[in-house]
Amino acid sequence: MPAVALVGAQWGDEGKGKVTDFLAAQADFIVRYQGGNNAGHTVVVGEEEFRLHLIPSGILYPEKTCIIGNGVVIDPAVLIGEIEELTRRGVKMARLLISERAHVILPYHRMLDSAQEVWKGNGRIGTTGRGIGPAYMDKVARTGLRMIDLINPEVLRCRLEENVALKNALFERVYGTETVSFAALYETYQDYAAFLRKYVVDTGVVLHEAISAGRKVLFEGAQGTLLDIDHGTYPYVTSSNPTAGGVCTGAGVGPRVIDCVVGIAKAYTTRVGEGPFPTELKDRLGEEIRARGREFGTTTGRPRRCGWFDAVIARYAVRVNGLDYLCLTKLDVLTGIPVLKICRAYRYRGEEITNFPASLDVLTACEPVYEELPGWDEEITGARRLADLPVNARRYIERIEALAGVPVALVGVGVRREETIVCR
Ligand code: 2SA
Ligand code: GDP
Ligand code: MG
Repeated sequence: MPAVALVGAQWGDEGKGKVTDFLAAQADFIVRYQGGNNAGHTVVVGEEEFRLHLIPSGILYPEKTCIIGNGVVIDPAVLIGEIEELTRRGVKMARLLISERAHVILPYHRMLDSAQEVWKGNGRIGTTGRGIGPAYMDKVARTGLRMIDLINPEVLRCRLEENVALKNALFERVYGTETVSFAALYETYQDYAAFLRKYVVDTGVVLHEAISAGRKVLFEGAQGTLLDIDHGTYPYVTSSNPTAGGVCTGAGVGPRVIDCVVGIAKAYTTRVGEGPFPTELKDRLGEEIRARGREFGTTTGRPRRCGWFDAVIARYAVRVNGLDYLCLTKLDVLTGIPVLKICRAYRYRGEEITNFPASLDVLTACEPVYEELPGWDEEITGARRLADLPVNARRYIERIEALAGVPVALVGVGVRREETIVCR
């Protein structure tokens, strides 16, 4: 495993945290390259559950270096809270590094996030309300504040003054909401800077040297392929590139550095937030899967929408990420469902389509074309090899491999680190 990218192959929450933690045992560096504290990555070790938002899911191993890359947007208050909470629980932070070039989320970004959602009314995205979109808007508009700017009091003052004036004009004249105070923000953010300063470095240099020295690197995606700003169900997406291409821009490495790309997919599908979802189950079974899979937002607690596995999406994820393998998580959640469905194509105006459409009107009008497979009743959480699984569970995996066009490398059969089957 020289450099491996782990990306979400669906709409996020595929179990990237658990898989990253599992594979981190073999890595030296674990790197987040996009997103912010909209992400919620759950890792369960023994009886302890950790919900990580900004810190890479390799942090539970004391000897690994964890990097928050330049493509991440950082809410300093949340990051400090996460560092303090993990430290309180005995996790060592000595090997955490934050990119100088990562952008900072400020309170006005959160305020704009919620004001925009209210403004959009029924057309809202269903964001996590963490200020992610507005922070990336400032980055692209070239008005953002980076970590290197945060830790320089003069640059901070100047950038903050400009931004507060601009944002307050928006709050007053467009949204008619409360404004923010420059003086209060400046003081608070200087305190945050003092706390975080020791972690802030040029992570691009660190990674380059590590890779040149043959160290093993794991890139940990947040959200998923269908939430990608370019390849997702736009505009119902997040504001970054969770897909494999985002690794290069978001960590500052060249594409040839990445040796292997692995897509994480649930054995079914979930989505949280608004937007089309062809295989959504709006019935009792959908509710049952939500309850069994504990499908509630790791960050916001929102109920996740649940549906059947969608192989059109899986093939799309294989193509846009260049996936070498899939990791299929939460297979245990399907135990006891007598007949399982897999969507192999969509029907649109009487025609079968197998490529994921760009138009949301087309996607909304698509009907899933299902194949049915027999389920299994045996508990599978104790399985550690493919041979331990009931034959119908193995057939389900094999059918997904055939439809997606890539092999399944890992299967998740429970929340804990060790509740994982290594297939190849
Ligand atoms: P945002 O806040 O601007 O990124 O929201 C835009 C869309 O992206 C979705 N999104 C997510 N979807 C799944 N999981 C995410 N992380 C949390 C979790 C979500 C939570 O791990 O459960 O706790 O609710 C995540 N982050 C962003 C979001 O729902 C919008 O559709
Ligand atoms: P992420 O955002 O992709 O890291 O996923 P989340 O942590 O938001 O959501 C995945 C949830 O599924 C978490 O509660 C995990 O503990 C849990 N999980 C991960 N893999 C498995 C699995 O194989 N089986 C079961 N039952 N739960 C799993
Ligand atoms: Mg999540």
